[in-house]
Amino acid sequence: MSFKNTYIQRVYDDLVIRNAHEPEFHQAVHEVLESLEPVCNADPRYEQEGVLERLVEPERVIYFRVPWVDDKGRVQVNRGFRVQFSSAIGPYKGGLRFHPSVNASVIKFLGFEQIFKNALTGLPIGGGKGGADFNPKGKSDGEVMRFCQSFMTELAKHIGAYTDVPAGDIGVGSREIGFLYGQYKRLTNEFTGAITGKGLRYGGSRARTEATGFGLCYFTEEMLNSKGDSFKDKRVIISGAGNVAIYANQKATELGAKVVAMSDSGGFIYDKDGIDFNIIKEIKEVSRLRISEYLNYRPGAEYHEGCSGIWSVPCDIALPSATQNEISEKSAMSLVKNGCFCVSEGANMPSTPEAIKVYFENNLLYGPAKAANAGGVATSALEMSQNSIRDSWSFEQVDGRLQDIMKNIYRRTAKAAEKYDLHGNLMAGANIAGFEKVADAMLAYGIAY
Ligand code: NDP
Ligand code: 2IT
Repeated sequence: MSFKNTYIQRVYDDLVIRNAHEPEFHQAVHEVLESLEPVCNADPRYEQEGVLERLVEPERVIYFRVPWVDDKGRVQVNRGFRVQFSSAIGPYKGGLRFHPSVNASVIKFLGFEQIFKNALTGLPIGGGKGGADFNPKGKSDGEVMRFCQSFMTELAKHIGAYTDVPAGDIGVGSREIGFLYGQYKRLTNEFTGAITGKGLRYGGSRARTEATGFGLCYFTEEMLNSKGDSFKDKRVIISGAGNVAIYANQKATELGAKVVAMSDSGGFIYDKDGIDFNIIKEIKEVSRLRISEYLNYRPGAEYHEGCSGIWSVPCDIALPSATQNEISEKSAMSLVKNGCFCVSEGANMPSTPEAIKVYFENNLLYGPAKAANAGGVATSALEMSQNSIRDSWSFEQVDGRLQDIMKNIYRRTAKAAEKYDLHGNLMAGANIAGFEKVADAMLAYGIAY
């Protein structure tokens, strides 16, 4: 038995049986259910009305075939997914991931977490996620375009500005969003905000590109401020070198920190003078090369093979911003041993449960993903607002809203933890605050929802 509450134990046991061989999904649900024990103990309605068993079952799961033709004229077939998890407080909202590791378990864990993250933003968005086991790495622009067009030919039947609004995630950036939206528009004959992360020339929002990384730093700064501390003069390590990591580097640097290490799936770089995010942008975003290229720009820097080595670099603050389960128990212990006092998550579920235990045992400041990386989807919701009113806001307007949203998420999360005497446990706070909002809506709808 891992839970004290028998209702929660029953829900979890059923989930494992009904979703066998989906370890990431089990992990994400386990963490949330654990946080919800005091909430369910305090309010019997959640059990009486079966809120948890409804919440862990997606409203709809779509699996589809994605056939396309590569540059050699060969037919390729990938598997596409969209999990429409919860529309309790708004249209399904969440990104699309293109990576060979994508499967039902990964998309369900991401979709499940998205429900609570989106609720925390304070904006009216439900939870969903999608993607494909397609690997954009090494593919030509033409191949990526044909894949995206085929993917959207099916997906378009299931999404819409008031139904389900996808965006980017790993492997889906501005190039892919362009191809996807172009095909969506053509198929539906409508110019509506059915996708976010769009280019500025065709309905995108200013600051969406920067939003997840910037938001991560705004949230983390707020968390540090609560302890009378800040990013100023701190050594920071950021895993990943993609959309989240690049702009987390920019904002952490602007806030006075020095980002000494970053990584990609091949290895990590160390630059004691601070990594210039513009160089990473040039290497990874523009040229789509390996992070080891950094040494051509900064010969004094170091490159080490293997991405997990980054966690042995001494730092004050770690911002994991690559992928799930990238920090093991051993890596967490190495962070602590080398003086790290704060971990704040840009990626989704980057810490294993064992790593999280290490953070708590050593009193680290821990910013959980659902709260810390919510700035991306929050700004997506601002893009939806601009699309609805056919307006376009300035960078300062959007960035100002983002700062307010991240500060509010911190407050909401800390307050929810306080309410259940879990002082400082922002993981529980984020899960509880997100849950209460969604669960209230579900109670209002009655059982058939
Ligand atoms: P990108 O595709 O832009 O970048 C991903 C980065 O992480 C790349 O540097 C990639 O290395 C590395 N990476 C990916 N998978 C692995 C892996 N299995 N092992 C090691 N390294 C890996 O993605 P994003 O920056 O958009 O996303 C990063 C994380 O942030 C994900 O967890 C995502 O879900 C989360 N997130 C993203 C948001 C967004 O708005 N984009 C919002 C909130 C969360 P390489 O270049 O070698 O492939
Ligand atoms: O994990 C996430 O929150 C995202 N990939 C962003 C989703 C969105 O809809 O902007």
